[in-house]
Formats: sequence, C-alpha cells, structure tokens
Amino acid sequence: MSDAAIESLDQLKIELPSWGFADTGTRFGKFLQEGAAIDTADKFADAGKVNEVTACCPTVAVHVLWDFSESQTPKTVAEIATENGIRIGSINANLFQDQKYKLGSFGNPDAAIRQRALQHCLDCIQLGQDVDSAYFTLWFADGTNYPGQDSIRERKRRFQEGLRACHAKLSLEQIMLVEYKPFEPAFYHTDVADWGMSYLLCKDAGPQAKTLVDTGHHYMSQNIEQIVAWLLDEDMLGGFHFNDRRYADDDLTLGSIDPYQIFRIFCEIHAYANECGKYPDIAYMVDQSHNLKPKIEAMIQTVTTAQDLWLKAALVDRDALRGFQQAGAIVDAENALKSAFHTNVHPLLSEWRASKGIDADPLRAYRESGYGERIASERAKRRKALGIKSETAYA
Ligand code: PSV
Ligand code: MN
Repeated sequence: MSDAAIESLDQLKIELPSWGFADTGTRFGKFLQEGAAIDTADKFADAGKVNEVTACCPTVAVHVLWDFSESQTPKTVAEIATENGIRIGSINANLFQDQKYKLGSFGNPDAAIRQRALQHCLDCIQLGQDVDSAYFTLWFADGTNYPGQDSIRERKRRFQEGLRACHAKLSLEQIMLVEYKPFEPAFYHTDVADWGMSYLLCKDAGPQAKTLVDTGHHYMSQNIEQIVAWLLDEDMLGGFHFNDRRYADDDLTLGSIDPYQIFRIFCEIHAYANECGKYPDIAYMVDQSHNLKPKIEAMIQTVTTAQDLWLKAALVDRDALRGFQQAGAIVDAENALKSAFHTNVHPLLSEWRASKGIDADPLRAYRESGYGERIASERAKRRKALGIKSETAYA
C-alpha cells in the first residue's frame, strides 16, 4: 500500500501563484519584503526555485494585468517561465480593478461595461491559446452591497450570458474554471457566492466549464469535503485554490489552522481514484499572498504540507474502510481515517524525494542555497536603481 501511496504523489502537481511572490498586504497596509519580486521575471525565478527544491510545482498561475504588459509579448513571458524551468499555468482574468467595475463586471447593469469585461476575458482566452495554457480562471468580485441595489435575478442572467460567450471561444484543450466566494468585496450579495451557483453557471455555459474550490472561500464550519465529493461525483470539480482560513479569506498557509480538513478533502480524491481506477483531472493551485511570512518559505511550507496530507490520505485502508461502512462500524471507520492521519509519512516522502533527486527537506535545501539572501540584496539594489521607494523598517 505504501508503494501505491508514494506513486500517487506524482498526481499532485501544485501550481504556484505569481502574485504570491510580490509585495502585497491587506486593505489596511502593506509590509514590504526586500526579497519580494519586482517584476514577472522575479516571480518566475522564485516559482522556479520552489519547483527546484520540491519537484512538484512545474507551473505558475498568472494574473493578466499583473504579469503581462504591452512591452512583452505573451510568448516572451512564456519564454521567461521556460528559462526558470517552469511553464505558464492558469490564466487569471482581472475583472475587479478597473474603475469601471464599481458596479460589477459580468453583472454590471451597463451593457457597455459587460462588453468590456467580456472582451477582457476573450483576450485572456486568446492569451491562453498563445502560451499553451489549459486553464482559464475566473473569479468575480461582483455583487451588491445594499438590498435593492440591483436585481439579483437579472444579474444572474447577465452572468449566464457572459459565461456562455466565454465558453464559445475556448479551444478544445481549454478548461474554464469558475471560482465562488461568499462575500468580500460585495457584502450584501455576491453573484457567484457558493459552489451551487458556480455549478449551475458552469452547466449552463458548457462542458468545458468547471467549478473551482478555493479552500478559503466558505463560511465557518462548512463541510468542504462534501462539496468536493459531490463535485467529483458530478465530474464538475475543475480545480482548487489552496490556502487556509480562520475567519474569512485569510490566505493562510495550507493546513496551518485545520490540517485534518485538507486531509479529509484529499481522502475524497483518493476514494474517487480508488473507485474509478484513475485520479481526476484537477488543477491544484495555491492562492496565497504572504506579507508576514517570507514568501518563498511560505510557498515551500504549503507545498510540503499538501504532499504530507495527500500521502496520509493515500494511506487510508480503503478495503477495510468499506467493510466498516457496510457493517455500520462507525468507530472503526473513523479510526481508519485517524490512523492514516496520524501516520508519520516523512520516510515515504523522503523516498519519493530521493527518486526525484532532491533533498529530503525542501525548506532546509532552500535555506542552505542562500537564494533568499541573494535576492534580497540584489532586489534592494535594483529597487534603488529603479527609484522604487520602500517605506519599510529595513530601508
Ligand atoms: C479572490 O479572493 C481570489 O481568491 C481569486 O482567486 C483571485 O484571483 C485571487 O484571490 C487574487 O489574489
Ligand atoms: Mn482564489
């Protein structure tokens, strides 16, 4: 069983977010880091470094407005990724920063603004085709802040129209992921607030549209593994955004608050694979922006935590569990999960890492490489030369 579990780690390719390497913060302020990426090339270099020490992050997600500029063709950006040993993964549309989107993008009452949002998406789809990216990811900040502000049903129909138009332009290789989020920045109603709304919109749009589960986008105590199980069973789970949360969309490192929940989510995926004879096609992506933890270390921590919990979930004795379930042996069934969760999987992880030719401890390898110190000093100098002001304690 442990050989199969180790082998299953090859299924867990984790995409890193380009935006996770740049300076970010909350709406109250930013805490800048000397080593933060200044441009897309820096972000790709950092993602490449994480891939080098973990051997499981071959792609990087891009956010179009933050990673592409008119001075660089998509192909040039793709080449920078290749130079860093990675590829461009999902293309994330940006439908929330433009001043025009105050009342929404696809849900906006103004047809001209909806058209502008649609055009942006069609450009993203084309960009995806230009750089051979399989995933086009949509998250909408759309919603209203006050009762009566707009018609909820009309907004739903506007979304249906926009998403259908996007789907019509996908190539056969492209998958469109629709993310949901219960609140923020809209606080009265969010147009795509939960998995059911995403599911319905995807079904309406076409067969290449799937739901994206961001682990941080749920109300307190929601059973995320049930959502995952249902979406898997309906062939509608397209991808994940990995992070953890305590209160809202906190962007914490994966499993920092509730590792057992991530384990239970992974159990559903292994259960599916066990029944269907193959792992589902899911895009596993990180969505975290750290401004307290060192960014690259936080990414390595997330990735290795994901592998750790994935492996534990792979160790659940499925035959025994099925027997306990049939017999109504609740205590034994639960213990089948718990004993897997409490297994020390480090020896197995080390075995997998040795087979990939990497250090058994990716964080240690990263620290010993001196990369963090090198980029901090090089980027601080470059910031100075570029005239980028940093009002930080380190300045
Ligand atoms: C929104 O909170 C979100 O989860 C979406 O995925 C965005 O693309 C991303 O965060 C921006 O950081
Ligand atoms: Mn997300």
